[in-house]
Amino acid sequence: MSLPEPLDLGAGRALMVLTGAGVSAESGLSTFRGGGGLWEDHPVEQVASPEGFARDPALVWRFYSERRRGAAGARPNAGHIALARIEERLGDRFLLATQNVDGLHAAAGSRRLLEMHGSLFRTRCSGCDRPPFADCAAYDGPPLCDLCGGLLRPDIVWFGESLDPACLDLIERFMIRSAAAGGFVFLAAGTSGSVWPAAGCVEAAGSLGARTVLVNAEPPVNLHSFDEFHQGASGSILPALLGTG
Ligand code: BJW
Ligand code: ZN
Repeated sequence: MSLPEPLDLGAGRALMVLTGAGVSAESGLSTFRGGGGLWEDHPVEQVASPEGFARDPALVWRFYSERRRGAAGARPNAGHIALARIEERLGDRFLLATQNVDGLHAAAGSRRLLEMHGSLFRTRCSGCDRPPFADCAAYDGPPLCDLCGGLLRPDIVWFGESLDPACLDLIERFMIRSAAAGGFVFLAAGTSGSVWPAAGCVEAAGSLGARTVLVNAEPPVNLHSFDEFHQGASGSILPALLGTG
């Protein structure tokens, strides 16, 4: 496989990155769709929706406890590390939005990081407004809130739930500001482009004049929205594309 030339990030150009489950595949974590995807053992509606949690909270907690154990034992791969290194060079000209909840970007050192779909390692209460809290525990049955007695749940954005509007706002403002300054590159990696609103970011970036670049193992459903596609493993391609390898 021939590796790409580094992206042109000179002349004050910024970099907006969107990642998905594929960037953690080389760390040994399953992706969601396709062969070996998580949905095969656990249908999505049973484990990643408010309705599924209301129907069987113990099943949902068993599923997330298993995910916590898997992610806690995983290490960042070369793709995560390349993104952390390019952030060191670009500083405030860099933003990383991830759909992943596994914590591996933070573990690699990424700081200008938005976890759009929440975190596996936080829990919140479904019954009261106490703030989400750090929690790495595995549960067999659903834990209860010390404050109100309500059911605790993973701090994850499930289907049909809204993402934090502040997070979407930060992405939009970063892209508008970058477009008005030196312009920007939008880079997506390891995502099927099938889940919204993340899937819409590339169109928004393109309409602001960004060069849109994709790194993915397979062509995704929104391939037509990208100017450039590098097919293959993000752990090999990102270090080359970002010039950090
Ligand atoms: C590699 C690789 C390697 C593998 N290297 N690549 C507009 C239109 C239609 C529907 C909607 C819409 N707006 C909202 C919706 C509804 C819904 C939605 O998008 N549905 C679609 C499925 C149709 N969205 C929502 O409900 C969102 N909420 C919302 O918008 O609220 C307002 C609203 C609600 C309802 C209607 C309208 C508005 C919330 C979405 C929350 C998503 N949550 C999940 C589960 C979290 C739980 C958990 O983690 O356990 O997040 S779904 C799941 O998919 C997870 C992921 O973050 C997300 C994205 O998956 P991702 O990352 O793309 O992974 P994969 O597996 O799909 O793809 C991996 C890719 O990597 C593949 O392409 C491989 O080829 C590649 N790959 N190895 C490079 N080594
Ligand atoms: Zn509570």
